Amino acid sequence: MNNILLVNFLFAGFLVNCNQKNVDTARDDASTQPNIIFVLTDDHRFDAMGFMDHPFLETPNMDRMAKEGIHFSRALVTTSLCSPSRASILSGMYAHNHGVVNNYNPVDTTLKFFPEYLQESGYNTAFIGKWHMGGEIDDPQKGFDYWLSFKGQGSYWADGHGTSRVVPQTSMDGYNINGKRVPQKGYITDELTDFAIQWLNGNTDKRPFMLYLSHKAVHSDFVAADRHLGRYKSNHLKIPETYTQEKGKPMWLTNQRNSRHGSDFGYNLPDFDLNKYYRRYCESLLAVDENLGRVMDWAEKSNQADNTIVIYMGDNGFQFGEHGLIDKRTAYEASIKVPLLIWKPGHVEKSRVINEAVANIDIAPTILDLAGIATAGNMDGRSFKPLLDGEKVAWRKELLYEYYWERNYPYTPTTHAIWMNFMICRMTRKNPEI
Ligand SMILES: [Ca+2]
Repeated sequence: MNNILLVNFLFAGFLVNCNQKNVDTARDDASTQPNIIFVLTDDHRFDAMGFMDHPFLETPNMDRMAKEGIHFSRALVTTSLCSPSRASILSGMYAHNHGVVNNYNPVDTTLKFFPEYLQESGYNTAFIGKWHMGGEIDDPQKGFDYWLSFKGQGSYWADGHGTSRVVPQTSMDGYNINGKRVPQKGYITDELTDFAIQWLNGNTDKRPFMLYLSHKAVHSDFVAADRHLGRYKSNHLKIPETYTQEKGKPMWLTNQRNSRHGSDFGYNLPDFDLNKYYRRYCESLLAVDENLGRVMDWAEKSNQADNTIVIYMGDNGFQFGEHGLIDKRTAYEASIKVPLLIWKPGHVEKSRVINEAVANIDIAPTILDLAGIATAGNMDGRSFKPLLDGEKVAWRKELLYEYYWERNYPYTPTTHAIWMNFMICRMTRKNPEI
């Protein structure tokens, strides 16, 4: 048996085990559907992980997921903006279909997200963390048995310390836990994970569970946990090759670098320092990784380890100087490419990498497929479970990218682009040939 066949066999075993009855758990008479822990990070770009040959960032737990699990090298988002991408993850739909086209649009109440399908099929579902759809709403949403969220962007700390600018939709109103207001006490990445583990430990339900842990980190304005402040004070951002931009670009594109989302005048701050900003990003990611480790540790030690899958993903990327830009929204690689890792305790996958282009719109159909539930007909995405199973299936060669102009951030125009394997054809209102 060659190595490829061996690896495929191992993962096939992974999924077979997911469907086996777990005899020593509280749910031994329950469904054979797997437990799913989905951890979503905010604005985590694809290469900000140690195993991606990062020059200094330490992410031992993400590295472990990649080493023992599956890493998608080409995971993309169809809109590089918080709310639209989150709605795509939950609905399996493009933004033009789910309608959450910016960070303020409310969610159409007729939309059905994948947790609701899971709940209907017998899952115990929990949402913990950043919802951020419909502006300032943090009310419990349908499809979840347990709910913990905060308004808008929340805050890294209850008193907002550590920030260098005012972030729109910041909230220091604490948490909404099943409809009851509870004050924030600690650093948000730690605290959300505390709540998640508390929920996992207290879960005696016989139903399979799906936990959706949705971090605020590492959304700008980045604030690291106190224990990580200054860890990378001697390290430097490697300036990207496209930093100075290519000649011959239209003036509006060149002028973006002097805008709020440009590397020369970031967030309109007179003292904006791209290097320091990147260090803060990396230091803030340290707590994300540590807390991911706590979740993995729980999964490994729990008596449900054989039947639990952990998925880690970012909701969109982030530019640090690429094309003279910071932040996101564009169809450039740093903006649309995200981490996607899948790991199952006790099932070592020997660093398997899947290179097919998968996207945020594929998460809902894939999770439903893992749970043995048919994909809803209105979903644009496709289950990548066959890729996990090692099946040779024809996969997509193109993907639509869309971003809708925001009145409060006018420097990035409405953008539609087609991702085609290794190239991106970008079409804007002014420059269809770019
Ligand atoms: Ca985001």
